[in-house]
Amino acid sequence: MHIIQPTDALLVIDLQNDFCPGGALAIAGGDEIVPLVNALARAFPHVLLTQDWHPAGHISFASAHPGAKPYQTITTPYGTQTLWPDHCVQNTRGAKFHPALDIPHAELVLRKGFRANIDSYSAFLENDHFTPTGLAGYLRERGLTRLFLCGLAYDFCVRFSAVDGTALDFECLVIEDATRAVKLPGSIDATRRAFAEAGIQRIQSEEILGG
Ligand code: VGL
Ligand code: ZN
Repeated sequence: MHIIQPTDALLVIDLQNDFCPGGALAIAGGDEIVPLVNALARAFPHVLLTQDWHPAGHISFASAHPGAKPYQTITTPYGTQTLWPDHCVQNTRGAKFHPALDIPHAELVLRKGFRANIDSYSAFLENDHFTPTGLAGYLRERGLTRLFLCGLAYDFCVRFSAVDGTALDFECLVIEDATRAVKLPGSIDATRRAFAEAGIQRIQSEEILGG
């Protein structure tokens, strides 16, 4: 069991319509985790949400690159970038949180990916692995030291948020049954390797909520 402390926070990554069935970048079972995330949220003193929040024509959209197709990669000035269907465009229905997400006590909504020329998988650093989102400073000022991560997608935004958070000295644990993966070739294995290398614990929700 993990006993939740006053300095713990639940970080809910990108639980938005476009990542759920019927959405533009639908993740299988993405909507299934919503009741569990709601239950987890009630067990935490602090809950923070992230929201993927792209301008139209964002660099991560295949549609912004003539001849390119979703799920291929391109080289950008900041490194390799996977291209996606247009998703989570600012102020659209797809960018809204899943309607069944019920976390009235969420304390922060951290938007990311809002710059046209750079993507941000991680809640901490944009995809140049350098530009901060401000989350580390927020957590430090508020004395929140241990983060339990859940949400979408396991192999992208949850992965990079946990790895960057750990490198920035936050203890990060990933609640695996409260996530779902995009599942590109090799992406789940790469995520598990990255977690093992960083010493990130993969846990189950019952270790917080009880069996
Ligand atoms: C995500 C791909 C593109 C995620 C966001 O939330 O994991 N994946 N944008
Ligand atoms: Zn995105």
